[in-house]
Amino acid sequence: MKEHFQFETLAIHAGEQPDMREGAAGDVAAPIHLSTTFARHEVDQPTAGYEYTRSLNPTRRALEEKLAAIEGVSHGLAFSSGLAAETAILMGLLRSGDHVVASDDLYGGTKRLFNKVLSEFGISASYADVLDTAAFERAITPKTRMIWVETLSNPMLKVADIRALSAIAKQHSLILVVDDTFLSPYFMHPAALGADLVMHSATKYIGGHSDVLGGVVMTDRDDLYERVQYYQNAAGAVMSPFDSYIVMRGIKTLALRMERHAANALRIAHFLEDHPSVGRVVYPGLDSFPQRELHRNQATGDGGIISFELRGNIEDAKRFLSRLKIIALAESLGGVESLIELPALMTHSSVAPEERQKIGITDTLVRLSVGIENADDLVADLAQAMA
Ligand code: P1T
Repeated sequence: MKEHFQFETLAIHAGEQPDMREGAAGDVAAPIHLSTTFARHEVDQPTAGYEYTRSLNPTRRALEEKLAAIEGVSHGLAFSSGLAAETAILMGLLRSGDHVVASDDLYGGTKRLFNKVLSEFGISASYADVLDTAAFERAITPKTRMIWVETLSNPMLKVADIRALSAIAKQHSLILVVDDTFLSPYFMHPAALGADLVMHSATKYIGGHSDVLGGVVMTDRDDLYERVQYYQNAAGAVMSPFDSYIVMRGIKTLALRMERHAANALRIAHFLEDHPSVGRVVYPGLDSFPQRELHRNQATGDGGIISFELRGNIEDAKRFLSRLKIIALAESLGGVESLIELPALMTHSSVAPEERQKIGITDTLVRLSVGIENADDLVADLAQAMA
């Protein structure tokens, strides 16, 4: 679709223009093509470019076009989960002996992939604090091929300086990967700031309804696209046609949802800051957010995730979490419904305790994914559980 359209228009129309040719139905929502294989007239000529669904499927293709359009790049790829997308990037682009410098605050599953799986294939990772961009440069060795950051990071909401990291990556001929799951393509376009590859767990905001697992990759670099796409087909962890449809449906309301997530989150962050049972509150929309200026320089909004420290001990935290009535105690984030969790015992339990302490994931750190329910109801739920 032509580039001059704005985000909201692309989110609805890109990849899904009605087929108005003779005999076509003109669907305004892309149909779900469940067929795993596609018939052809000639042995050596796929009729419409489709051969077999693992390689390419019309519904997944529509989603991949939409993904490219909303990030403002030329290529999108859809996988069966966020971790499948990560694996395709890492295994598709790296070889045994290669090294990655990654941010120290990452989703626990991503760290596990680096430390327990890729390490078995000779790919090593070391970690640096995104608050110290120079530390990334110091961690580079002759074997380093890639820089990998989450921004905002999970769960401490640290901001990586994408422009500065991109300059370092270019200087050392490294690939910069940005996991933009927490802000979504509505609030930030890492590719425009210099990321070579952008990835998301589409399970979160992009899908948006906690009913589909997916991972996506967007890039403007043909060379990287070709290699990751080759791996997508060769290793096979593709997104199914049905899931592709559900994710496309989610993207159509991404702008509306993100605005509401952020408005609700700001309201709740203020409530938490004023509450005597709460210590530090981390949310990019608060004046107290330490990296506010950098964040405002690269993103247009603050997202819907709040991390905060409860006063008391882990038993107090558990009691608070189990008393909530609307906000579900559950892993994951980015859905229309509010979810809350204790990273030390849930999403980041696979990170070693010493490492958790170093990053700031204490036993009473709570991560709240603010949904799009009525904000008064959410505040009341938190207030009654803290009483
Ligand atoms: O769960 P999956 O779709 O495979 O995505 C993995 C992933 C990748 N990147 C980030 C930043 C993530 O937060 C996740 C998954 N995170 C959770 C399940 C969670 O509750 O934090």
